[in-house]
Amino acid sequence: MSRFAPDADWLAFDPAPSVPTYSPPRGAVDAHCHVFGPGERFPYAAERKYTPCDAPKERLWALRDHLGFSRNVIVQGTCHGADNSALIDALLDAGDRARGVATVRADVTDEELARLHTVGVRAIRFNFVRRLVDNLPLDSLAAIAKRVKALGWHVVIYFEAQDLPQFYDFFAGLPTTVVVDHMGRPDVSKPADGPEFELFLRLLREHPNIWSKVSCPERLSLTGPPHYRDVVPFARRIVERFPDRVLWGTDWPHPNMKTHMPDDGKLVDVIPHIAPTAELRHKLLVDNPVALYWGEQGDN
Ligand code: 0GY
Repeated sequence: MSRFAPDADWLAFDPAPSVPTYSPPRGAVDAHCHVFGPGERFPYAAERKYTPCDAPKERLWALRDHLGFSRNVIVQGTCHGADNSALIDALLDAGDRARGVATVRADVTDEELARLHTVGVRAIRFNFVRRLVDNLPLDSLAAIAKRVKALGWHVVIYFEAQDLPQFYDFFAGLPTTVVVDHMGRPDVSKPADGPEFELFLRLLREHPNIWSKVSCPERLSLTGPPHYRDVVPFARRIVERFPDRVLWGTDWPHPNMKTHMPDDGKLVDVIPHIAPTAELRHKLLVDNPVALYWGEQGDN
């Protein structure tokens, strides 16, 4: 067991990812990644559904530089529940080079939200993946969304494709910009032009406030690394149709991956396949995440 994974019940991240062949443009943002622990300093939540390997901020900064990225958007993982301490610690350390997506409960105070804003949080995450969280009451989520809208934040949602019909109206009614994690986790054994994925495309088509991360081929693929070929048509469809509403991220340190641990360099090499022109790649990696998370300071 590595020193980063004393109690982990899933694989530790690849300690030495390859240098990608594809070089991201200057200012590129890894818009979906996590920091976990270290557990001794930032204990994992009692209600967690998995125990991660420690994924400390210093390792994330090293990965950012190794892959040729400039900034990170750090997403609160369910293993830390609504205790955003490790996220806050990382954001304070990163200064302007990172922004955060927090998890809050309905009883969060205005002062806590203001503090999160000051350290760089710009969104909250609602997780609907049943293996990761207990049931969430939709009316309390709607109330939280209304409060964070007043701060200019957005809402990140994580769900699996088979659950989209159940939550479609709730998602469509959210009052903020909404970012969907990992393309709504399509079942890639089904066709990219079939009815299940079409429902997700319809959500994006009919609701211009809804964005998608075209991330996580390693979680979705049945054909596997290094090319994750079966995921590419899904991601590419979204990038080509909604080029101004897409984000990309590594998902480092890849929580809950039980079958293989991706080489992050190879994940970066998938980008030119899902965003086939330099213009699309610049939107995906720079313009879109900078507009959403850094606002008018985007040219910093
Ligand atoms: C991801 C995916 C997963 C886990 C979490 O917050 C989390 O624990 O998001 C997953 O297991 O699919 O986006 O990191």
